[in-house]
Amino acid sequence: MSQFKLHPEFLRQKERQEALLAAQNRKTDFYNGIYDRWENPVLTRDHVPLEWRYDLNPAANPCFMERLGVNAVMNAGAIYLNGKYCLVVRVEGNDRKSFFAVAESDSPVEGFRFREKPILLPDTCPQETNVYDMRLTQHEDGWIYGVFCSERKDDSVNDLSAAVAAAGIVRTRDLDTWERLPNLVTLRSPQQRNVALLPEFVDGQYAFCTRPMDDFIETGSGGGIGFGLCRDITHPVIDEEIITSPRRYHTITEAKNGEGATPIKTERGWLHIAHGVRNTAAGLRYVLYVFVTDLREPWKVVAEPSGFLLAPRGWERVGDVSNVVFTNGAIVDSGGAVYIYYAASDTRLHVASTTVDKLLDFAFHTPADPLRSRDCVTQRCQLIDNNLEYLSKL
Ligand code: BGC
Ligand code: BMA
Repeated sequence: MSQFKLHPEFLRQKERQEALLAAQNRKTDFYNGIYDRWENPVLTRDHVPLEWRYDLNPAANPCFMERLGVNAVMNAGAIYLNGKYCLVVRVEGNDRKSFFAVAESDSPVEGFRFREKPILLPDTCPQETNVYDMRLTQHEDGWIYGVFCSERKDDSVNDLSAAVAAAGIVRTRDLDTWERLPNLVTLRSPQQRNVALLPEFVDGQYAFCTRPMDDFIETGSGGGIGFGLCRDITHPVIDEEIITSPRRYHTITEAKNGEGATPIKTERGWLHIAHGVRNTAAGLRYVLYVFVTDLREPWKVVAEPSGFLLAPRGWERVGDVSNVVFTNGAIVDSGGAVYIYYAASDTRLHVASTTVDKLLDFAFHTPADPLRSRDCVTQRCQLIDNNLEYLSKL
């Protein structure tokens, strides 16, 4: 008999995990006609392989303790590659540091399994302390790009929490081997988060959705989601950023907003699933919203439906950073179905499904936000009057 044995608790935990990974997902009865929510999260910390967390050698770990716990699995970049739905997930250790890991499945809504090991990014910057929220782009230049937030301490001020956020860029062909490029430089904004690369050149240049900010938490004078072009991705510099989706007073974007999933190309324009943030007595509240920009001039907004697309509901509201839904990845399949991977409260990853046609219908036929209560009532009365008239004809 082998001297190497597995702890009985390992076998129990492994069985539980296999049951979790094999669980079938189904749609919830949530209804708004725009998208479906699915019951089970597609990924949680319990999906993370046991070998990543436990020392499996009973001689070294007789109590089968978690040695390197995982706190949360959330904000994922998403891409369909070689017949698999692939997510590059933000995994957060108990030590608060985030890293990236690939999880994949044959199905868009269940069965996600992590690859053998997390992604070990090339170490190009000793000051970089934390990385998170990668957007994946299958670019027409042949590479798959990952654009993420690279964060370090701000040593220019005497404040332990002061940080600097920048957009890090990596590229790959297979999600296994990653080449790191220099961080994006935006000449007119000192910090960046929530940057995403469009899959196509615009005017022969790499086209980025940016989010200019003056400061780490507050976007300050940063007016919203921006757009900028860069000639050389290996020396990425953006000179001018044009604001596409602005922050506005007393709307869902008042405090902050940012690009979400990599924009989706449709016949009516680039479809953006972004996030908007408002401040409340209970802290920041993050919701998802939609806008569409022109295909040839992606800095021009052509549809701006009012309000949110998806807001935290029920248990989504509860987690490490409560009252947050956040997306940085969606997958469109060949039939036009859209899977929006969204994290709830910085804790776990959920999926909502819809179609490109439904999102465009929502974007182009939801009236814009009139920005004042009085005008919102008028807008709603118009809907009611139309309905009463319609009903009277039946
Ligand atoms: C956290 C992010 C958060 C950001 C701004 C970072 O340190 O890791 O999750 O979005 O701060 O609050
Ligand atoms: C940030 C994002 C996310 C996070 C969110 C809520 O600004 O970049 O990483 O989900 O805040 O904490």
